[in-house]
Amino acid sequence: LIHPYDLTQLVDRLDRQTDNLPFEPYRVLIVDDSHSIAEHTGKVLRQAGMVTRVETDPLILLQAIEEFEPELLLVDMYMPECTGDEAAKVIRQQDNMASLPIVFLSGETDISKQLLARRKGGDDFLTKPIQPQVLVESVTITAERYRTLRRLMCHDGLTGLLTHSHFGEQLLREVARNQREPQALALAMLDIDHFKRINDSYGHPVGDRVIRSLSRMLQMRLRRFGQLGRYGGEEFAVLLPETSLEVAMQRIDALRQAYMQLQHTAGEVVFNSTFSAGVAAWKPGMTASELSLAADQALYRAKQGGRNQVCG
Ligand code: GH3
Ligand code: MG
Ligand code: MG
Ligand code: MG
Repeated sequence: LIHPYDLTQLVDRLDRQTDNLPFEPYRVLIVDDSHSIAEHTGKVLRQAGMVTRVETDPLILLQAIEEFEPELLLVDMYMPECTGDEAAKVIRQQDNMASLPIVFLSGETDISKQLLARRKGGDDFLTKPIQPQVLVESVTITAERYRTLRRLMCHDGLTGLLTHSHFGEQLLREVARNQREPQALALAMLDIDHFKRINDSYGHPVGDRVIRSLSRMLQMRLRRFGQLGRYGGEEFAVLLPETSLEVAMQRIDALRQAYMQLQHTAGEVVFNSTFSAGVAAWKPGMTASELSLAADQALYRAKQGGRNQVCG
């Protein structure tokens, strides 16, 4: 029996092992038609450790967001090309930007105009001139909340891996990057063998534990090489940038061999579990869906070939 105190330590240790990424500075995109004002704001935020990008043309905002991936937008209310609330409205219409925080920074002191801007999509309204500490603190509060929300939205509750839809977004992004500058990129699909039997024999909670054991192992072994998703119930996906088909297959096969050694318990019963996997490599011109189809077909071959194997 594990003493409760030891258990806490164990959980802490596991959390550190999987969450030992350094704190990432907040990414703020500043939009202001006045370059000098935007630069000054950027300087204040950079001094507080944030990463900033300045845009003076609101018309290329969507593209800048796609490229820079900000966690917060600091927008001037009055620009000649389009007003801040118009920009907010356009941003809110994009699926993947619907929750991106938009903070207005403006000399506008008319409360009704401020409220209108917030109704059109703004999360906060800061008035110029603003004290540097107030600016930094306000941006931090809003960005922090967004990061927490996003973490909850993008991660699966049982395993902590990326959800199907967020993994799909990452896949699209990586493939788009490859279209611009081709490099090796591999995608693996994993599926636990005869998982239904585990559920049927030992019950759903034991099945859940088996799913978690594989996700833990994936995190320990493969997280540093790429992105991990829970694709479906007992299905996982691994996206490996800068990795050839051969290396990807070696890594997944090493995982397969370690996983099949793992002993699971259900009451008095001790049992083992295996998975099958399919790996595909991106080739020039391939779309994200073609790549996942190729990995899926390889997985199908692994199942047909007798399971507990990796096919490429
Ligand atoms: P195969 O070797 O061909 O993959 O067979 P399988 O039994 O693993 O595949 P199948 O797709 O028939 O069964 C998957 C089962 O996983 C069906 C579903 O009830 C179960 N399942 C899906 N999500 C969860 C979950 O979150 N927890 C548990 N315990 N079971 C789940
Ligand atoms: Mg202006
Ligand atoms: Mg399945
Ligand atoms: Mg299965």
